[in-house]
Amino acid sequence: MTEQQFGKQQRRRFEPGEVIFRQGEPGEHAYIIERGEVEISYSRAEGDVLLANLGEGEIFGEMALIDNDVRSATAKAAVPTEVFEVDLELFQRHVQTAEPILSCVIQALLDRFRAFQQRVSSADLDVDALARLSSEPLSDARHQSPVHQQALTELKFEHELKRALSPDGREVQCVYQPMVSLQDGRPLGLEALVRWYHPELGTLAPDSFLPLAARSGLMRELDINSLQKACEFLHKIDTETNWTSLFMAVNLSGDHLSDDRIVMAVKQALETHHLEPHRLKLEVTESELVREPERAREILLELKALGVNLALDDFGTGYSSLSYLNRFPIDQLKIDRTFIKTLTTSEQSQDIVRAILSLASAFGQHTVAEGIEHPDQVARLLEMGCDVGQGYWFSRPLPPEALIRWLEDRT
Ligand SMILES: [Ca+2]
Repeated sequence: MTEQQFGKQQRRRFEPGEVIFRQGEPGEHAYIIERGEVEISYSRAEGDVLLANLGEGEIFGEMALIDNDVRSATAKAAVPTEVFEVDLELFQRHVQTAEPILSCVIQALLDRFRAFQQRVSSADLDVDALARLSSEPLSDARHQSPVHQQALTELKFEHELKRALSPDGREVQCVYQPMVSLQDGRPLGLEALVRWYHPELGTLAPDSFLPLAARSGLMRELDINSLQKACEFLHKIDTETNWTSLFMAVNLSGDHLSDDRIVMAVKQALETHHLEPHRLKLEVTESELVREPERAREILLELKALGVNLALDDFGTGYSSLSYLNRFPIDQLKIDRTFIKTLTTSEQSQDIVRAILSLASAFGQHTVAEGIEHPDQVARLLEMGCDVGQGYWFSRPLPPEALIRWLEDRT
């Protein structure tokens, strides 16, 4: 056998009949066959069973590395063979950093295979015995591990979210929080906020499922679902109340800022619900603008060309830089709630809010203060020149019917 070092990996050569590893030994490497042929066989008291003949480009010996167990079979060169040896550490790092659901499935398959193999070794290899064994349930502590359970829960959750977002799904709905004039509390518009009314877990706020939606690539569907519902609701307000000129704000995730299908979706939602474009406001955050700024700018300009308004959400917490305000066609800044929360107690928050207000005024943008919970905050904001606000002081986010009653009370 000859060896050639390639960093931590090596090439090895084996003569015909030479053992590469033996069943029952600990595993330190996996192997990729560069040239030749390898026989994988399983030893039983009755004699060896040939499991596989592997050729160029195939991998073997990986199982023992995944689960840190001993070799489940023996590998032997059938002809002069050269293999590329993959280090244990490198291999395990790939498995550990794999998508959790994928590594969970790999682990489950492997556990099942090993348990099956153990039983086979103590049974006669007739067809009936094999059929019986393969239908018997396996009990393995690893299936109860927190990581395994979490991966399965996430898989189930993702499936449920996808179903909830299907056209006949009813579990994902919007609630609406008013934005009002700070002068007199008059409603000016609404922000649509998504809720998942989960049949077992109850009402879920976005924080508990948006990360999952993002990981599963469902953000687009989720936002478009909200967009359609919000436009439908604004039309309902127009027809059922005296408040016929409110605007509707809808949050857009960063996924839309690299995919111009959103432009058509917005156009369709406006047309379907007979809304003038300027009554729709799309909220994006700064951090999402900077991912692919050029592409984001193009898409925002296309949206702007439809006639909708654009707002920069949670302003002040992200990359807040003058160049962004200048480069993107933004109509409104929403001052983040963290500054409003400490507005009456922190000089620094006051300075920041003052700076945001003068920035907005210099660029001809409107401002909305988020998270207002106290009349002192309203008074201070008015003194500083901010005249639109949103927060629990005026109203919590409300389901559609309650929001209509809230509006009627203010007619
Ligand atoms: Ca928002």
